[in-house]
Amino acid sequence: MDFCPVSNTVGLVGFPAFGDPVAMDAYDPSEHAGEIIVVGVPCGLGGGHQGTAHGPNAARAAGLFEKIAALASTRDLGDLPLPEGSDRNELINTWLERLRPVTREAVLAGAMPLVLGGDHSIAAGSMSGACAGWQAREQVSPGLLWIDAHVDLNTHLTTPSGNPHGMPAAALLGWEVDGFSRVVGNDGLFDRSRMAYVGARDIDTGEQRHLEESGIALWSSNDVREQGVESVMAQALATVSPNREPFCLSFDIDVVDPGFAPGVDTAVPDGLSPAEAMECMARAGDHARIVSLDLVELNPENDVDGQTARIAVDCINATIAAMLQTGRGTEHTDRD
Ligand SMILES: [Mn+2]
Repeated sequence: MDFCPVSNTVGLVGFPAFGDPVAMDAYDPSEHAGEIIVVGVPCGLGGGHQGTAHGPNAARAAGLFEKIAALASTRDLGDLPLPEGSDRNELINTWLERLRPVTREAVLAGAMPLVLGGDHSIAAGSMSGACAGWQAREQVSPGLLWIDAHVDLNTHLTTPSGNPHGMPAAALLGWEVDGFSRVVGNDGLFDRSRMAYVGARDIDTGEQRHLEESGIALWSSNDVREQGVESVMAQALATVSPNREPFCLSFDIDVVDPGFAPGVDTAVPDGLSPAEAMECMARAGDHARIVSLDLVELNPENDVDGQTARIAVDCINATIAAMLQTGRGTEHTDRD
């Protein structure tokens, strides 16, 4: 079976209140093979503003669940419960520690997690869990595609802002980041040669050094404009998934130009148009099975009439629709 057409959709109806730890504990991933598992992580502590904490609800309010559930069997687990405490880094690490096993178990069971941030720091938990789950299942690590205005390759030693949302990719690719690296662990590490960035255009000095010393593949938003989406995505996908191997996709809505998508934490001019972003996402879904998918940095406090949330939902929907259309659903097959 490649994917579950809509038949046994389990939605928000009857689901306990968001943030109910009992609901999270009662969730048995083995019952959800072949499904899309939605998890909200209302963590805004990693960025410069805290409005991204409302990202999961903004995405849901824009119809995310209904659109995906119309395509595939989907379950919304609600939001991870808020940790208690006052130390910023400790709180973020607690979110990550709670998130990592959720994506790990879902991937191991054959489901596809769709993780709604939250700021991008959550990817250190979502993506490491997905990587660990895939390794436990298939004995190989998946590739990683990072669609974002930023490269998130800072460490505590290089960061100009001190904001942890600029560090998850560094930790996932093996640079030492306080707290994050411990959460990522050995089985959550991705291979730098199977990592690609698309849409990046705001790179700090330390990040540039990391890119150069590691040779990680990157296509900027300018590259997308000059070469076209089709060419850039073909090259990026040939890096993360040269033989259509399954890969993880972390999508930061700030890749879209802030003129169209102002509802973000760190707006950077000269971004992709919504149509270009959607096409990137559709091509990713069309290429190979996606192991785990993030939507991050949606900040409804900076949004105008929910337009950023709608673009974000359209982008996620484009990936999933393409994935299902080509039969590259969530249940693993050896095709291609
Ligand atoms: Mn970003």
